[in-house]
Amino acid sequence: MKPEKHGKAALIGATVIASYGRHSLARSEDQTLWQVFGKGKRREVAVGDRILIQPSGDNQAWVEQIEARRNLLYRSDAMRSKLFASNLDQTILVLASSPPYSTELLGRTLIACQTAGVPLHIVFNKTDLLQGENDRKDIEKRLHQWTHGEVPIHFLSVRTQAEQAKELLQSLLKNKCSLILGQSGMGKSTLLNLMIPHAVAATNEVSIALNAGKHTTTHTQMFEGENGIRLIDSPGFQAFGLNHLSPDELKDAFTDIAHQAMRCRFANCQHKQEPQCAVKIAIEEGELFAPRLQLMQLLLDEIQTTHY
Ligand SMILES: Nc1nc2c(ncn2[C@@H]2O[C@H](COP(=O)(O)OP(=O)(O)OP(=O)(O)O)[C@@H](O)[C@H]2O)c(=O)[nH]1
Ligand SMILES: [Mg+2]
Ligand SMILES: [Zn+2]
Repeated sequence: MKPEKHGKAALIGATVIASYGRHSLARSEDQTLWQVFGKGKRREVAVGDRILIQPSGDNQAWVEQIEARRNLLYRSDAMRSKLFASNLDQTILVLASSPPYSTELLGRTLIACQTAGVPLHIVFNKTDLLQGENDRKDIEKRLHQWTHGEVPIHFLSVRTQAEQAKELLQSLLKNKCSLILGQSGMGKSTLLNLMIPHAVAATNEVSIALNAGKHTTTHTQMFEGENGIRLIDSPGFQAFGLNHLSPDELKDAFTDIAHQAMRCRFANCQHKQEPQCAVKIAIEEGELFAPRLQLMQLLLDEIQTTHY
C-alpha cells in the first residue's frame, strides 16, 4: 500500500525486524521491507520496536516515531550499551553440556532479563549426550544455584529427538516473541531451523534488502513462523549491556545477596574485607553461592568504570 499524499505522505506503521549495526530494517503490515534511518535523538531502534515511518525513497524511510516499549534489552558493544531487542514476551537461553555452557553468561542473562522485566526460560539442549537421570539432576542442581528455581528448565535434544523437541518448543513459543540466546555451539541455529524452516531464506531476503552482503558481523533478526511464533536470533551476540543500571538497581537485582546484606554491620558494606559482613558469613555457611557475589562485584566494577 502506497502512502496517501496530503502534501506530506501519511506515516506508515512498521515493526523493526533486523538491525545490522547502523542499518535497520522494518516490515510494514503489507509485508513491504523498508530500510529505516533514525533522526537525531530517535537514531537508534531495537529489533521488535513498533515505529511510524516516513518514506523518503525506494523502500527507504525515516523513523518518525517509536511506540512506547513494553521492555528493552541492551547489548554491550565495546564499552557502550546499544539497543538490542524490545517488546519481548520471553528470552530463551539455550544451554548444553558440550561444549560446556558459560555460567557467567547465565548469570548475566538472569540479571539482564530480571531488570528489564522479561521472563526467562532455559532450554537445555543435547540431552542425548547425558548419561541419564543422574546427570540431569546434577545439571538442575547446578542451575538452581543461579536461578533459585525461578526459571523453568526444559530438557530436549533438537537433533536426535526432533519431534519431541518440536512439540515442547511449540507450546513454549506459540503466539510469542522470543529472544533466542546462547553461546556458540549450544544449538540455536538447529533449533531455529527446526521451528522456522524458511529462516535461511528469510536471512537472505534481509541481506539483499540491506545490501548487507556477507560481511556483516553483528546483526539481530526476527523470524516469523507458524502459530504466531516469532524468534529473534542474534549471531555474534557477545554480552548484555548493563550500563543503563545504577549500582543500587544492580544490587537490588541480586535479591539473594540483598536479603543477606541487610544484616551486614555497615549499611554500605561492599562484602569484601569488612567485619561482621553477613554476606560473607552466609557464603561460609553455604547459604549463599559464592559465584553470585563474584558476579555482582564484577558487574558493579564494570558499570562504575563506565559511569565515572
Ligand atoms: N548431540 C547433539 N548435537 C546437537 C544437538 N543440537 C545441535 N547439535 C549440534 O551442535 C552443533 C552446534 O549447533 P548450532 O545449531 O550450529 O549451534 P549455534 O548455537 O547456532 O552456534 P553458533 O551459530 O556458533 O552461535 C552442530 O554440530 C549441531 O548439529 C543435539 O540435540 N544433540
Ligand atoms: Mg548459529
Ligand atoms: Zn557485607
